[in-house]
Amino acid sequence: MPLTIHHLGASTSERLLWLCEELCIPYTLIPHRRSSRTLLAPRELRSLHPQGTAPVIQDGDVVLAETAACVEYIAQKHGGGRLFLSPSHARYADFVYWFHWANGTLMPNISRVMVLQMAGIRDAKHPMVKFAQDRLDKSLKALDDRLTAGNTWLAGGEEFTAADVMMVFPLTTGRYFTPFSLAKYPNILAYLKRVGEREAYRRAMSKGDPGLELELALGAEPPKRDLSKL
Ligand SMILES: N[C@@H](CCC(=O)N[C@@H](CS)C(=O)NCC(=O)O)C(=O)O
Repeated sequence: MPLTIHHLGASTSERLLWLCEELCIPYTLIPHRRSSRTLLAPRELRSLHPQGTAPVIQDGDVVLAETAACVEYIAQKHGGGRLFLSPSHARYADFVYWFHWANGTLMPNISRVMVLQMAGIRDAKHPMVKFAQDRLDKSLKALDDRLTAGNTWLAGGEEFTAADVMMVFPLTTGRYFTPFSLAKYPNILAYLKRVGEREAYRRAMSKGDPGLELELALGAEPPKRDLSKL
């Protein structure tokens, strides 16, 4: 039985589809729609794993949640370790750092802004708003600095890795939920253009959410789409 990926519409689980498309790993895709009222995961998805969030993968007896864990599991178990750099690789430390930075630093910094917006706390002078915005700006600046001309991909140089697969969702589809501009970050924009040119990325995006007809959100400004239509 092939690997099964439970994908929630417009969510982080798109990263697993992209990974499998990059590695040509066969998978069964089970799509789940968000609740139109809360945008949360439906009961069928929540019941699969105690974490109750997307993604969830099933592989034989294994049921796994948490994006980075799933990415590592799939690449190591089904992809022969491709897109992961080994400890002997000259860029190993950079790879590990950026692989974890996506969910360990960027996502929390975006989520803090999202929670404040959802709570209606938007006054730019509010100390929490200032703190949250400052942390997000610092993250985006750090990422932009990393993606200078010498670094086509995040681990450094020309080598596309799982760190790239982890990084893109918060900068693209994630902006349906937390809209922010990337206009000040030319290196991130050039990076997203390169991502959009990857056939595997385009294939994954068209397989993931065909009914939603989402624009890919690879440009400077966030998508304007009404979240309730997701
Ligand atoms: N750190 C977790 C976060 C998972 C997560 O929050 N997923 C969101 C989609 S981006 C979700 O399932 N939202 C619906 C819900 O919380 O019910 C991961 O990367 O897997």
